[in-house]
Amino acid sequence: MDAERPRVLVARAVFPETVERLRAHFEVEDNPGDVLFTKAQLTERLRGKAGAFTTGSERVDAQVLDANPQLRVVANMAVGYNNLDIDAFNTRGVLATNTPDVLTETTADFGFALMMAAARRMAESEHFLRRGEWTRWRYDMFTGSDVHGATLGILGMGRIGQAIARRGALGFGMRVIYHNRSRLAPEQEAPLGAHYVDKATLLRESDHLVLVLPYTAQSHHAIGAAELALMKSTATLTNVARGGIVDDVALGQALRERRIAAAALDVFEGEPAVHPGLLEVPNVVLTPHIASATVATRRRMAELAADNLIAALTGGVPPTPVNPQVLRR
Ligand code: 8YV
Repeated sequence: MDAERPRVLVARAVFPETVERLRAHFEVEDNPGDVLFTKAQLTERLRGKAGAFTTGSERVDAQVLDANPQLRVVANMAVGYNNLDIDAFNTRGVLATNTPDVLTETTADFGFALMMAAARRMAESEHFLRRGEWTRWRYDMFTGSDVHGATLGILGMGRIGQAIARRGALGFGMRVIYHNRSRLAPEQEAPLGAHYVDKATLLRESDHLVLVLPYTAQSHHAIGAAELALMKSTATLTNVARGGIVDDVALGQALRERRIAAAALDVFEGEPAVHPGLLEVPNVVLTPHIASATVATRRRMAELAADNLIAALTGGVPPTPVNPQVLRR
């Protein structure tokens, strides 16, 4: 072992090329078997490591950092970083990085596809066909709601939200309304014809509501029973952001009682477990957190995470830091 080279942990299985690239700079402990580490195991594996390559599944908090004061950087292969306690990183001067931009269009494609699948009842009707129940045509068989010309509501108008809005406005002639912590600049709203509205108006007026906001203490259960009650009974709800933003128990009940028409979920509270109330109802499309899962995009995410790790530990400038203030110390 070369004592000069920093040691890093690659906490999950990732493209072999990415691991090889890291090996050119570091002593790498990788995880080709893709073992899911408990918190105690992760803490142990991080011993002596200056850097870590993580995914959204690894939680790095104050305890993990305190047990590993030598750790200088955690490069998360995800745009979301709710798995990292950024306050704890800041107070200890540890850098966190994420992978924005490279997954925006891919995730927007999937969000739009999920929304269409819910509106047009694709999963529900496919299950019906596979069960051998399709015996004849009927005028009202699996009638859903139109996407073109409908009102698209976006909660969380960041990069991915805007990319979904673009698809709706320019490709499907949708009216776009949105709610966000801050309003977009007029030059960002204008090409989308996007209207900023308060949250209650968004809930009341959306035909198809898509959630694309980060998961924080403030956005926990941003959509619960009270919010679902404001939505149209013909509306759909799509979540490609994070589980926990939606109260899955309340949603399962609203779907069962047809208080909204349908939902499409790529993320779940407590995933990979899925609340049984959601598994029981037919009018929800369920996918296993794959919105960014194209070969090209997952490669770009892995490469960007590696770029960040390499730059942070070799005196370079990490391209996408989450807490750049620690770099200035
Ligand atoms: C990842 C995501 O697949 O980037 C994100 O925030 O949710 C997904 O693209 C997942 O977090 C694994 O790292």
